[in-house]
Amino acid sequence: MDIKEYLRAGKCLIDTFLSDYFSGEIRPAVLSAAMNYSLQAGGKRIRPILCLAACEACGRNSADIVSFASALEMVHTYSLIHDDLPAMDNDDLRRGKPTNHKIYGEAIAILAGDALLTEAFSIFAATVPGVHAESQMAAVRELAAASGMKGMVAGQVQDMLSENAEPDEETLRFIHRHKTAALLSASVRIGALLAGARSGVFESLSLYGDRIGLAFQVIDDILDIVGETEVIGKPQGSDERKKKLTYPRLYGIEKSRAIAGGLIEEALQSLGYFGPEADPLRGIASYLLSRTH
Ligand code: GRG
Repeated sequence: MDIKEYLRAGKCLIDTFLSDYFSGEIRPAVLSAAMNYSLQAGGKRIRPILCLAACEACGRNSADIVSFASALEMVHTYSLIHDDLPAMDNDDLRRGKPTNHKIYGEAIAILAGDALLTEAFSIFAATVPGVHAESQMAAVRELAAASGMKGMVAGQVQDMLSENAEPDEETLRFIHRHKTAALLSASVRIGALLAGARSGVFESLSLYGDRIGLAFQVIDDILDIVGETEVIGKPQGSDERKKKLTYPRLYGIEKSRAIAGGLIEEALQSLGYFGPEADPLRGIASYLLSRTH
């Protein structure tokens, strides 16, 4: 299958949902502008696309769950806005553009992030024809676990505590698993839950999600060193300058590449039971290994 075309079509679907959803009148206008600024800054939409692809791997039409998939991008966008704040990573550039607080100021950036997170849960709680209430409740719990104190927030706190710390494998794994892998993996699990996946299928897809989630951050760490600023959309070498605990810092570039390759291989193996319906998930796993931004 043509994975580039699949990613392009998925991104287009999510972009359309988000621009329609946030096009109505939202008062005050600056809140609308700040949310739309970051939502439309050109992300890859990889979390929503994973959610749609997991749903398809379970044999269900993913058009039914575009709202849920788009809500995952809203949670991701909130996390980027807050991560860039002076109190956290203090970054001026995101996706090649000035960060949200550089344009709207810190207070509006914080509130725009808060609004995106809250609205995502509102979308998750809305009734959708054909999605069973029990599966939907499980999906809400997945999203909360992946984004809150058991997921991304915990990873972010540990990441901040570990700046300038001595490299340590266990802490590095904790950060990566919580800060980045949790939401990516939840995106896959939520797609499967909403499709009504049986337990064996759900377990296989969870394993896939976990492995690509970890690989994603290892690759991100490598790109921070070898990527070009214009391509990665943020200043190259920023992890090194902030003395972040990263895979290349602990293992060097070559071993980090091998670790990422091994994780992607495990992700592909976890799909052994599936037929062509999981080809998009296979394609995404391979694409992640070769991505340049
Ligand atoms: C503020 C609670 C809170 C958490 C922030 C996501 C995050 C946690 C921090 C972002 C810092 C960072 C660069 C993490 C590395 C992995 C990552 C999430 C990269 C950005 O995701 P992509 O590549 O971005 O999917 P696009 O721009 O394509 O959406």
